[in-house]
Amino acid sequence: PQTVYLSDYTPFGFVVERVELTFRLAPESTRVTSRIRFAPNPETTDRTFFLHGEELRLVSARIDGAEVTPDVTERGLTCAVPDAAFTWEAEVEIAPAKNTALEGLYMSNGMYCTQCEAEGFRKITYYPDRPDVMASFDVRIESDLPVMLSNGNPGAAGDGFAEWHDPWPKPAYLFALVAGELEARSDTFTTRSGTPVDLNLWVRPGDLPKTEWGLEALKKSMRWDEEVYGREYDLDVFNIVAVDDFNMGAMENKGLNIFNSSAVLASPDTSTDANFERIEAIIAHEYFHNWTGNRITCRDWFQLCLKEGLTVFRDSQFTADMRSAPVKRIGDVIDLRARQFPEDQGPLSHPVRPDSFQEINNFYTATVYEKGAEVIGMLKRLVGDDDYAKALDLYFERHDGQACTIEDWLTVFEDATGRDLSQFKRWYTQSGTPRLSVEERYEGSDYTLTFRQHTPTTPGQDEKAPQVLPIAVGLLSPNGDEVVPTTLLEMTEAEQSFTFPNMASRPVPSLLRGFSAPVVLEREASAEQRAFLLAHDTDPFCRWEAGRGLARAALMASVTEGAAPDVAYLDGLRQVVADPALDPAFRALMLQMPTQSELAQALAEAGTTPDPDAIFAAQEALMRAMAERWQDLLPDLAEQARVTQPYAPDAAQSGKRALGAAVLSLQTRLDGGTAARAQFDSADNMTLRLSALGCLVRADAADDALAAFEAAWSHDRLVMDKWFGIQIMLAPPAKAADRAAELTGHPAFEMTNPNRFRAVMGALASNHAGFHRADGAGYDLLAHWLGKLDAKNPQTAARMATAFQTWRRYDADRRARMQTALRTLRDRPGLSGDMSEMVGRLLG
Ligand code: B3K
Ligand code: ZN
Repeated sequence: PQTVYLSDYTPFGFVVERVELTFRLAPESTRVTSRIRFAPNPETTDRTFFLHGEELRLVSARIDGAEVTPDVTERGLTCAVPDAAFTWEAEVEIAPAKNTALEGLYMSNGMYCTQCEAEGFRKITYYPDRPDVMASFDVRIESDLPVMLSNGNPGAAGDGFAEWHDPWPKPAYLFALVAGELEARSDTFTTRSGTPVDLNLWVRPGDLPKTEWGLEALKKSMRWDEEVYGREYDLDVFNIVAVDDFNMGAMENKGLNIFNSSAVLASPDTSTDANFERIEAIIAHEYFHNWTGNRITCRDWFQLCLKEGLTVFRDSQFTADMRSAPVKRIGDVIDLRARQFPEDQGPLSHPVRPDSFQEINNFYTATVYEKGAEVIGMLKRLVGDDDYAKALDLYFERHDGQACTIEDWLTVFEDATGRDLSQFKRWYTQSGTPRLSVEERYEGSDYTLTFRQHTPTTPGQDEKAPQVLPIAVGLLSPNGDEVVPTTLLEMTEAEQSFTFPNMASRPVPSLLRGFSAPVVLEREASAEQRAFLLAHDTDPFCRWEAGRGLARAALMASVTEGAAPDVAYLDGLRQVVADPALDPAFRALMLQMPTQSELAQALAEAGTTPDPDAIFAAQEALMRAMAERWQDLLPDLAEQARVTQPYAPDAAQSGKRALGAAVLSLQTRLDGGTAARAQFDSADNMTLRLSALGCLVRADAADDALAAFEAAWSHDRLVMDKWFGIQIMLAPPAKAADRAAELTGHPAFEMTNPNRFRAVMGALASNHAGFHRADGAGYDLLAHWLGKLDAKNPQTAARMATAFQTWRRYDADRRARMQTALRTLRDRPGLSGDMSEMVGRLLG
């Protein structure tokens, strides 16, 4: 595989003025004819005519009507072309039914669909498949299927054909085509300037009852983008299609979003509150891409964060507005620490804007997406809300219709605000998680905070320069009053002090409020200080963080010293959890333990080799102690968590059910599953049913319930994914790998369906102590199946190999077993480029 470098960027020698495509669909032999108008690109003198093309059979090619014979390789073709504008025509044959990689044109349950980002269009026809080549597309589809869709607005249609015209120039990665026996739920949205837009959510017959929520989410997103960012939709129709076989969550193709059915279909009976919230967020995310991604796209794939970081940031703002902002923020921090921190602190660490790659599919990462969004959050915090709005207006005005870079983005902010962002740019180019330590001094009436920042070296980056850190700080007086409200300190040096004068007494600092920068705060706060903040902090994030810190300390003490569960912590936490004035969703978050993987990381950093079994045992012991100590409280909490109204997946009800689930999990420690079984039997929605099932699995008392669940839901693929997943994810660690191995023999296990594969293997990887079973059974099983999947679907296989990214944390024996599993995988004949890059980086 070849490495591509950002520094090697050169523009393409030609511009594309127009693209006409005709598809004659057939499962084994689809014919694609293209007619493309090329003209010399005035921005360059290089006239090398190279078109990407992979897995295509070229039938014929013509330039200005005359037959030509291009030089064809596995990667594409070159051809001699005229000096002036010309028309290229080609006919190719492809076999969508044989496409198990789910990239390009493929089939899912008899339906044709496409996935072109990042480099899938080259599997459809010969084309300059790079995002800086933008063109308007006219598409004709021929087949006897009732529904045939492509990008843009509908054109002529008749017996056996349909035409589509997309007036907005777009890169090929936004191309989409769908054809099949589909049904739609439809609606209309009128933009604020009065233009009606037809909305359709297309599904397989039978799935229509699961479409209401998605369509509502779409309308909310369209309204929100008008109100908050001033962005209107720009076509007559907006189509969404649900597809069962899909590598990612969803794809923002212009006017024709394609969704993994798990990311759009929902009903109370089959989906959990978390599913509903996620679907709302993904619909919003893909819709928001219409402006941040489609109207303004990326010059090259190194700039991926330009659209992804910004769009994730926008969808978080949307969710914060639709639901609870503090709960959303805390959830995002949990997710960042669980997925992005391990990536940034391990062998896969890369900058938000990488500077080289072999396979771009391997860079759709938590760093590009979630850290990319954090960087935008910091920018907004630094310049303020008004200047952020000004900058975004300028961005849309200046760059509409263009393929841009991070430099363009930062220049917009510099021009709109007059700030120099050259140091801030390091957030895009420097990898690794900065570590921030702090010292306090109280002298006279001056209170001084001295911060030091330091970023450990990461692969390929030995030197790190100080980054701009927005540190939001509040100060509390010893009686719990807030004496200094949230203040933003702007740290630019490696070491920097900030003084607060006239402090009558020594305050207690509340640091990094709202998680104002994605750093590790290394702070030796005492248990008393944490307990104080847990009781008094006005910032919900810091309040939650204080509780989290206490839980982490208690668990680490139990692992390293065999300490008994910390009673003071349990009593402090009880005050918060029992407070009926607090949002149940927030209280549920307070009850969530630090993850076992997070503890493993914290132990490794503290110089203790993490023992997954000991971590599991410590967590269980703490939960049991909590349950026993709060026995009197649990019934009351369960009552507060009870929802009496008909099911609705809104923030208020979801929060109550989340609290109820945490309580049930504690209750199960006391009764072995009686209450959980009762809830499982009486549940009238999937959220209650699944949380009960999870408790039973964890108590190793789920056999009957699992059988009943399977019997009731075997007809529903998405529900069965939950069934496969939960019994592995929450299995007692000693049983997880065997359970996963057994389920790969279940008749409904289909390795080529990414959702099902993830339901089994992803669940195994997420059962920390189960995956890290001392005899290596978890490692071997995962590596074996990743090898098998790699032969069919390299993208999903390579992505799941990231389960091994923390291997260096563990003891010598486990390390050796993981290395062996990875080497065996690496040495498989015919390994894909995706997997070969991934395993190479993992082994370092
Ligand atoms: N842009 C797509 C991701 C495509 C991934 C290709 N490997 C989904 C999204 O971020 O909205
Ligand atoms: Zn996206």
